[in-house]
Amino acid sequence: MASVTDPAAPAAAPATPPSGVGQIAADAQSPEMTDGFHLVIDALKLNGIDTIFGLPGIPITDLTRKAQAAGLRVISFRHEQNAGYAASIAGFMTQRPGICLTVSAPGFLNGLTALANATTNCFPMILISGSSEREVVDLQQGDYEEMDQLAIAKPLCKAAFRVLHAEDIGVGIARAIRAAVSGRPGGVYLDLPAKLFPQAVEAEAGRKSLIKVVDPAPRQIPAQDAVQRALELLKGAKRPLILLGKGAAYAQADADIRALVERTGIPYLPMSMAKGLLPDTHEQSAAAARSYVLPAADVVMLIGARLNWLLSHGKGKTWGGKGSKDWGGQKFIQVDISPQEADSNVRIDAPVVGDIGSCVSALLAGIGPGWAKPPADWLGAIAERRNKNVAKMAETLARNPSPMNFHSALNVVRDIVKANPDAMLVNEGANALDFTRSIVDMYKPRKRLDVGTWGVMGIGMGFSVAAAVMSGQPVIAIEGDSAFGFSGMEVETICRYNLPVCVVILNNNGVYRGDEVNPTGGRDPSPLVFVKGARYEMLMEAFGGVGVKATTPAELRRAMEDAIASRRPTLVNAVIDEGAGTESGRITALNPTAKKK
Ligand code: OXT
Ligand code: ADP
Ligand code: MG
Repeated sequence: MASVTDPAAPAAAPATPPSGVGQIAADAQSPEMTDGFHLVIDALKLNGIDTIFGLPGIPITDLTRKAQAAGLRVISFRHEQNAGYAASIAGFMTQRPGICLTVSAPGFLNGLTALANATTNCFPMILISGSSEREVVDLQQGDYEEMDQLAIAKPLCKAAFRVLHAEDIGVGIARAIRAAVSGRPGGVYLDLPAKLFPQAVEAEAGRKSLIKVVDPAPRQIPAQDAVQRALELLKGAKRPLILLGKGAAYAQADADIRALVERTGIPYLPMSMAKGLLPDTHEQSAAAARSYVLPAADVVMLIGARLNWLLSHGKGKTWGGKGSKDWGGQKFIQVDISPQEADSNVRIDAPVVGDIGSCVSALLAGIGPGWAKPPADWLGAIAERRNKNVAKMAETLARNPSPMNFHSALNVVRDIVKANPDAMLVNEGANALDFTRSIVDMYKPRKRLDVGTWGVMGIGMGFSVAAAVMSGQPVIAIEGDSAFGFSGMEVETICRYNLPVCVVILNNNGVYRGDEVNPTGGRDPSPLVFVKGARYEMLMEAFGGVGVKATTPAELRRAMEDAIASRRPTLVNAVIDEGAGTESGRITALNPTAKKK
């Protein structure tokens, strides 16, 4: 291996030939050479990665440039956090690790929140950050953007690697890919020091050092006895329930999951990002009877869903327990790829460990044709509850108050999504999130992308960019005005790449609502409110997109229909009643408030 002593002027790394990246022109005497830049790109391409989300700067500027020259799609953001969220949701949508590329220290830290969020949500993602000179960093001698990034990333991701030599790039990227997508998916950090990129390697040796990962997410077949145990439990149930989580959506086993639900006749409840796995209008959906089915069910089969806070840890009053920590008496079957997940909160009577595709097909095989449907009184009670809630909702949606509120605005969004079931829906906020989740039906799998396990604000524009880029479909982003602010500058990115994204801000002038005042009567506003009457739509116009202010459902409908038809970047500032929201939305109970007034 030839190595270059002065990375600033790599004699063996002349300009890239117009046709080929991954190869550096050789003169008559010397062998054909390549370098770290090209090996990173070649390794990603070899593994089917075609898109990078990132933000250029020292030391990865040339990497972004050369990646684009090599035919990779490089989507350049205004802030690394948004690039990171984009990468993570691309991973969720495609089962391939989404790549986020950042500069060192501050850029790396900006991307790190998204990496941690990806790990928490089980999204496969690789954060690749350039880093400063190892020797200087390790001696803490004050390098440009000095930081021990590997050590900082480690506790926040599934795996973290550093590559010091160009001939190890192939292994580094292969390990990162495998770690991100195998088993429970998650975030991986890959540290690439500045010195690595210009290191020269003989092209042939470089090529040979690359690894095309074979079977990166191997199937994990569940044990037959585990499947039998689960089926026995399910067979004996009088009030069975299936709970579908975003792991089930990720698994892309859509037809088998639907077959399992339909052949057993068991009512199901989709977690937020599992909505649409079966159409929300499916007669077995118990979504509109949630607070009835959770405590009433006797056997619950979790498929790709954890019994975390979103499911009240499987116990307490939500599940019919007497006290806030008491078990409600349910038996649980848990289908999950992680062997450690079972018993995290309550006893799991029948863990089925394996990938959801293999597990569900094994369950289907065990069910056979003659499976008895659940008792009619259980199905009848759910239907009654559901119909009542749906009717109540229909009544609320039919109202047309002035000013517009969450319901009258979301009634429009509900129609637009129904008419465009292939559109991607991104959603964040508190009330803006909760109302959208229950009002807007989803019809197809993996179309709803939201704040996930952490309830994190800031995913909006990053998710929207990735959703548009990866799917080619129109994107509708339903945003609280606070939520939008976390990533709002990316409307420039949306315009720059001319993406078919329609952002709708449900603008109530604040966090949760906009009518709070400073109790002292002082000049500063309440910490929870924003500039009243803010003209968010002008942000989109500033970059050449379409901005619309909508104060009625009719205006909102027209703006959204135009946006979908034209595929032009659009931002609709949907002005709603500033007193319409509830503090913390549906999770008020988690919000401690001072006893002393
Ligand atoms: O059964 P019942 O009767 O209970 O009724 C239920 C269903 O049966 C029924 N339903 C239906 N009825 C009729 N028809 C249909 N189709 C139907 N479907 C359902 O409706 C109800 C509700 O159903 P649901 O939603 O399924 O049930 P429930 O009980 O709510 O489910 C429980 C949960 C926990 C699963 C669910 O609530 C959930 O998924 N919640 C997620 C909550 C969440 O993650 N929230 C976001 C975080 S809030 C807070 O943290 C915010 N911050 C702080 C902050 C954050 N997060 N991040 C960062 C980086 N920094 C700071 C901030 C700053 S939110 C926020 C901004 C807020 O302001 P915005 O301006 O952005 O937003 P606005 O609030 O709009 O102003
Ligand atoms: P939700 O928030 O929708 O309830 P969670 O993120 O809590 O979903 O749970 C997702 C679960 O799915 C995780 O426990 C994860 O291990 C699991 N999972 C992810 N992908 C797969 C897969 N392909 N096969 C099996 N389980 C999976
Ligand atoms: Mg708001």
